[in-house]
Amino acid sequence: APAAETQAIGEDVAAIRDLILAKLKYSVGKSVTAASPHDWFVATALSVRDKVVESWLSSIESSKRTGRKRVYYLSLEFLIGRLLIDALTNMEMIDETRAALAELGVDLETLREVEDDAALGNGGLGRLAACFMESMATLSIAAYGYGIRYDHGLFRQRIKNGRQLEYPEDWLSFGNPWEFQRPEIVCPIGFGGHIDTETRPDGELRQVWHPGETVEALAYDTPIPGWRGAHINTLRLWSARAVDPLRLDQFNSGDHIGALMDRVRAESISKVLYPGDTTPAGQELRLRQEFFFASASLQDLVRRHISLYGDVRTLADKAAIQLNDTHPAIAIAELMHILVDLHDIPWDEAWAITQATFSYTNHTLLPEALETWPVPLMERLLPRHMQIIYLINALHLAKVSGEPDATGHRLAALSLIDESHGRRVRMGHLAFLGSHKVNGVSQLHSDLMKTTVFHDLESIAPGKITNKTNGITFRRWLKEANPALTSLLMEVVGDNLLDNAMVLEKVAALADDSSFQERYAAIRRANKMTLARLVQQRIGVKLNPDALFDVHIKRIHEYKRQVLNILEAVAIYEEIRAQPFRDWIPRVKIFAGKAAASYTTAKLIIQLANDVGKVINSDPALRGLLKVVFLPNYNVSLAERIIPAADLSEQISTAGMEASGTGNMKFALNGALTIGTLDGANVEIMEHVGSPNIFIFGLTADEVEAKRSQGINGQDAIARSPKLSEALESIASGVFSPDEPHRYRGLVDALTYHDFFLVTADFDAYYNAQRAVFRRWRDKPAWWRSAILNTAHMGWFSSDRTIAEYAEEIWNVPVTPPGRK
Ligand code: 26V
Repeated sequence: APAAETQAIGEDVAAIRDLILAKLKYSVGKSVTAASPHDWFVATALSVRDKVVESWLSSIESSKRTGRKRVYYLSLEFLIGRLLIDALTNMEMIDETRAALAELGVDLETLREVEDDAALGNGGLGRLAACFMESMATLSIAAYGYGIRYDHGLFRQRIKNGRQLEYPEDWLSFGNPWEFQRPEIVCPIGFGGHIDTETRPDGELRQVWHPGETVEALAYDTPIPGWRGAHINTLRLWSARAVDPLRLDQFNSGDHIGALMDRVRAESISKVLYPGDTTPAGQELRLRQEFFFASASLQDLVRRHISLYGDVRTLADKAAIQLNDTHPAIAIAELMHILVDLHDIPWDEAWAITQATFSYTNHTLLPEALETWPVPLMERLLPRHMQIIYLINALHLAKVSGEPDATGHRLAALSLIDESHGRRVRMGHLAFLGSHKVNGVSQLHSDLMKTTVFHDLESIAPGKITNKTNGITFRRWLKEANPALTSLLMEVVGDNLLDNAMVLEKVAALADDSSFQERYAAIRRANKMTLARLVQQRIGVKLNPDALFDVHIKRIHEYKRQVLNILEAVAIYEEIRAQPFRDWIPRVKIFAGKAAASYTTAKLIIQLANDVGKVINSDPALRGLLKVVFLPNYNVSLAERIIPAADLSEQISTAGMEASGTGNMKFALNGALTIGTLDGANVEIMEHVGSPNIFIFGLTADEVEAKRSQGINGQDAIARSPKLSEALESIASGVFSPDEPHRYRGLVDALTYHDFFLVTADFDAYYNAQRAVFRRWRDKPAWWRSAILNTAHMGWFSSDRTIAEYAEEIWNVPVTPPGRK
């Protein structure tokens, strides 16, 4: 670097060092000699936070001044992970801060590791919300994320004797340096009670809701910097408080516990994230969470709109509200309540405003995951909102009942109320009707929406369903997770890689360049060494960094088919034992993921992976040729370590069942080859990276449907495949569970007689695809060519692209791409 530039950096480093020291002393209250790594983490976080706040206040000011339309992203989950490296990266302070800390004898990597993950999400849906927040800031969209500040995020997972145990997560126990409490921003949230009809001065009737119970929503704001720090948005999370936290009279009369009852009841709303991610809990507390945050967020944004523009009727011009799945869909009824009951807007006008303001993203078609609420529960908890839903439904059905094809069957399918098993409100229908656009998260998923759950609704609103294929933020999933690869790529494409991911295409020209391949491979090898160290530390298993790292990390679900992967491991295990001296490819199967505490089968699958690993890893006959490891407590931070070290990415869901997947994108970007079905975004990944560079196998979504309609008995497939029958037989007979030989009898029986996820039907195709992977691995130049082409062609999967599409086609807001200063 030129001398002047070096000097400027030197001054920056000194200034950062002094700021960190000042934060340590005056904000943390510790001396250099007494400071723990966590104290240094807080001091460093506070120092970068100062820069963030500087830019944050100007962003807020500029949005006000320009009167720009705002985007509100309503999500019950934000799976953020750690923020220190993210904030330093986006504020372009990382090198200077690392150097400043080094001068103080402190290692930035150590500080990185002491930060607790913000694990306010279950999986894909929550992580997508976090990537979107970052991309909206990067594109200078004036956006707010709204959610719940859970005291306890997703449970911590421990594995004991191969079994998952759940422990409470406690991310706030050491404080949270990124958030600002806003004690002045409090919204009352009502529940229950009754409704009075009053006559307005103009003679019209008005419904007045008198809640029987009120809690308060308290705001906590976290600034979200975009790439290069030019624009900073706000993530506003609500915490629940009792209106009257202590009944002093009751306390004084000796009832010390009773005096705190209201407080416990109110605060339970934001106490803990629901850990199921497909089967709706259907519990009252969950509905209370949904209404709590939807109502607080709407009150807050309507108040902001009125204070800026004076008239609630212009809301749709100045606000776009995106519903992240149906979890916040009650917001549609809440906006109608606000407009009609509180602002005296006529119903039809209010409905037009509502539809023009809202849009809805669907994230799953699994029937058991589609939210419905029992009508009696709704009537008790939200009586006015239930009335509003009835009225929306009546007007909607009146409109369609005039049509010639309006059979009873069709009206039942279109109704907001499902009458088939007790009366229940269909939240997907409510979200669909109350929105101007509805989207799926991959092309295949969006197409399937039109033929399955939203088939009838789509026919009365053709064109409402659109596709917005998911994306990921390259700042976190490339630069922060894999800085060495990012530097190499920037040498080729220039240092605007994170401004415009499409420049990655330039890397394709080097796919066959042997010296580039070597450098690319060396980076992978170093990442694998780092992961091997971590695995050794955490579970005491030693990995060979030259083995093929075959990775399957995601929530544990039958449809994601971890069992298919385990079966292949067992099959190969038996083959190696039978012919130990063939030229086997050394391979490590890496699993990680959490199972919902109540999902018995998923927990059994975790145990199976652990049991199989235990036997295989300690069998000397294998000479280390195969290892199977299960890494406990999968979270965002662990993903950041595993993905850059992966050679093979397992994306093997039953076709038609994975809405998109986003892990698949993170792996391919970092140069892992994918073995996968034609499901979710895998289809589009194949189209971008080219079919020679991805290992696609198995039934297509159409074939799955056809096959299932013929029956899901696995016996034929098992009979046709000796490898499969042997693998199943050894699992069923207790080879991997000698202490309890019948442990997996039920699992194997289910695959044999009732194989809903078509594991047996796809086994041979999967097994053969794995052999094709082996052949490619033996041809190292061909392997690295494919890996490099994956990286080169993944630019389109940047969440910047996804967000630009939402901005243009759904929100109608302008975007400003980042640029070098
Ligand atoms: C449902 C429930 C039910 C009540 C308890 C809490 C809870 C939490 C989440 C869910 C729905 C989860 C749906 C989901 O995560 N879908 C995933 O969304 C990703 C982002 O679009 C997508 O990549 C994955 O394929 C899809 O499974």
